[in-house]
Amino acid sequence: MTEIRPYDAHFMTLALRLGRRNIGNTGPNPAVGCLIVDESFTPPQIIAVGWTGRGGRPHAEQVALEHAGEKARGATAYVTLEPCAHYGKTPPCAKGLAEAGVARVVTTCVDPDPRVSGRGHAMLQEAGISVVTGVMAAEARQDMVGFLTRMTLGRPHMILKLAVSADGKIAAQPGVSTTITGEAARARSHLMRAESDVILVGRNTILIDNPALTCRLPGLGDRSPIRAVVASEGLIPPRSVLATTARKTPVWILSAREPDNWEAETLLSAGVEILVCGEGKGRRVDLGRALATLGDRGVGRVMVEGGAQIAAGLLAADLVDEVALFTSRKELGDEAVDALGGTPIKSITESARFALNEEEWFGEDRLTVYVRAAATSG
Ligand code: AOF
Ligand code: ZN
Repeated sequence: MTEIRPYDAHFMTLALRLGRRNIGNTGPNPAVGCLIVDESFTPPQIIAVGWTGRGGRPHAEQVALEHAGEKARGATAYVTLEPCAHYGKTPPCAKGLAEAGVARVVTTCVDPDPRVSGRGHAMLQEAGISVVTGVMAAEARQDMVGFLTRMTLGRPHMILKLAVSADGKIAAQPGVSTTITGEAARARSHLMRAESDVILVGRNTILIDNPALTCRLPGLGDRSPIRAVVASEGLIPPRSVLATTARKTPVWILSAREPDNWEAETLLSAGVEILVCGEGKGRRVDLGRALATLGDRGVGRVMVEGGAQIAAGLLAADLVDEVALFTSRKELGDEAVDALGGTPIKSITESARFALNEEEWFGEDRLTVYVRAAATSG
């Protein structure tokens, strides 16, 4: 490995920004960014940029190298993950970088994919390229946390989004959908949807709210995640918004057991997929197995958006990695429904399991983001 140069962190920050553009859009692959820089200029100049394409291909390096053409010869590539070393649909990026004549490659961290896992860096070095790694590694790990968690734990990174009143409630009455936060907070949570591979809800949320669960930000309609429903008992109504739009934006039902009713046929013919995940406690869906099923399907980032039962279930099983808590100034009173079904919000905000990571205001609404206190465990 060779030495870090003073501007390496700067260019890696830009490469990370490029990679971030497609978070939630590259599953099963990580959203990588790549910058090709000519260091013979003072200051060094950017020649070409690239980021991982929709569905995970083309890889970021491929795009940047194509734009750079001959100019890549003797240049430096900043890549937000170790370049791949395997023959997939296309040859390895490490080989592509070497063939393009790149002289130096700067990366953040090793790609834990067993097909890569150090081989990318080795391939570059064998080709006589000087390799620097570890630049902006913490930031990269945060951006690619979905992919990294799936590779190391076999399940997605789980983000629980909660919108609660000042007194910790999610609805005025059981079975009633209540608007809690304002427009700006809503827009922020739609952006979170765009950055997720899957949005996960419990079946009750479908029965009560009949939501679309799509990203409705202008210009980002095609960034809607796959919609997954945990269904322990029965399925979802064939006339629900989800079922009737399943051909446009996929719907997966995570079921405890093989469904045996006529609704299953109707749903399947509407394009809904039913994934049998097995039973856990009280004949409910085994959440651990459900998440492993999502992991097997290449899902890296999951946003959980309701309701109380699924939130409490995931917390109890220690399957929540991050909590995005929107709190409004509104109070709903003692009769209203608790956000976590009897478990107080304090079990997140004042727990040693979670650390406050971010705070942001959206008008009257406050967003606080809590992350798992110990790195990626659980
Ligand atoms: C890169 N650059 O932009 C991305 C990489 O199925 P394949 O052939 O597309 O390979 C997928 C693997 O490639 C994925 O698991 C991860 O290890 C790596 N992703 N690598 O060099 C990229 N997205
Ligand atoms: Zn690659």
